[in-house]
Amino acid sequence: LAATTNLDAQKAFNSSDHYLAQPLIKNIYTADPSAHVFKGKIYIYPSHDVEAGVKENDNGDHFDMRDYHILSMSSIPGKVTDHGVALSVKDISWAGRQLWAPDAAYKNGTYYLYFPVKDKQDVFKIGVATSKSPTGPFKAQPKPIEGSFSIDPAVFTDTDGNSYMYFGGIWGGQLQRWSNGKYDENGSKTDLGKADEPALTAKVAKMSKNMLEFDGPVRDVQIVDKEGKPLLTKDHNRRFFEGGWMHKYKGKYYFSYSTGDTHLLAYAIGDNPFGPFTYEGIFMNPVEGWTTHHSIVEFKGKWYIFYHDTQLSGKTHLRNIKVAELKHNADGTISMVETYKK
Ligand code: FUB
Repeated sequence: LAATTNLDAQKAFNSSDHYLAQPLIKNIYTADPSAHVFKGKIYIYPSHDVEAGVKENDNGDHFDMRDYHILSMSSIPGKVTDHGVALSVKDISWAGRQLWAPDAAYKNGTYYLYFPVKDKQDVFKIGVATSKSPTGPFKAQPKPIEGSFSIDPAVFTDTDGNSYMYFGGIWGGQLQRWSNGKYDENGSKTDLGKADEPALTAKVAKMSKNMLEFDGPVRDVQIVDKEGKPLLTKDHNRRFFEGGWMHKYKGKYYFSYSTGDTHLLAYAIGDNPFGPFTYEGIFMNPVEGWTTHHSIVEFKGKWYIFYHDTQLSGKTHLRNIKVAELKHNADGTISMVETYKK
């Protein structure tokens, strides 16, 4: 276990409202932070980046992560505790390689860790592991979630207790290979290339009461413009790429996501968890490094965004997580979050 008091972040928080966030921990590389409040504390479920010695390629093979560490904080800013290994790829019977961005949920005394990993055929599926503690160790179910595919699970529990999983990521995340409902390894390499057709988008499924399965069909997360028309493939600055997240603010459902190859964080607002969601704007410009992935959480009356960049390493696959305050404006829009630049 390791604890770091993040003095840089503390100073930055104290000095101004519009501070530039600093890496939350420096003892390991972390990315894709999914933050939740469980029993009054912040728990962060990030990817654990490592230098695996795998050559960089278009498929993201160099993101060859092997385990998860869970972090916690009692206050923001404040001490960050690294709770050590919570789940390893070697303990997931069906897994092949690459533990990518996870998320977590809590229900009736059990914590659920959702994780994307390639199976032994090199196809990304989403698995679930359980624990009685938010920091694990977690025990993985013997099979992936039936009907799951691709990457970046984000599980949102609504105020009525129902939970939903948002998932999907294009390119290395393989979403485009499922466009006909079945995995097609010779399918499109990126976004189907159909510039004037509705863009490939994230998926959503309701979770079963036991949180281990989907309850009902996997649906498209429809993102539309102000006229109600679906965003098109060629609309790279607005359409979904990966890293979806859901939060609820004043009764509205905010689906936020990375535009991926244009590196923006964008959001769209809907009236229910399934959407459709109307595109509203961007709230973060590109960070240092190729990937952008975030989560949004309310804690002690304030909203925060957890995200990553590559400030510590300068390398796209060795990232560091950060936190900054997120401000909703009176009209429900989200203010821009400032990013670090070299
Ligand atoms: O960390 C591996 C992948 O990079 C994630 O699954 C994506 O969201 C991107 O951040």
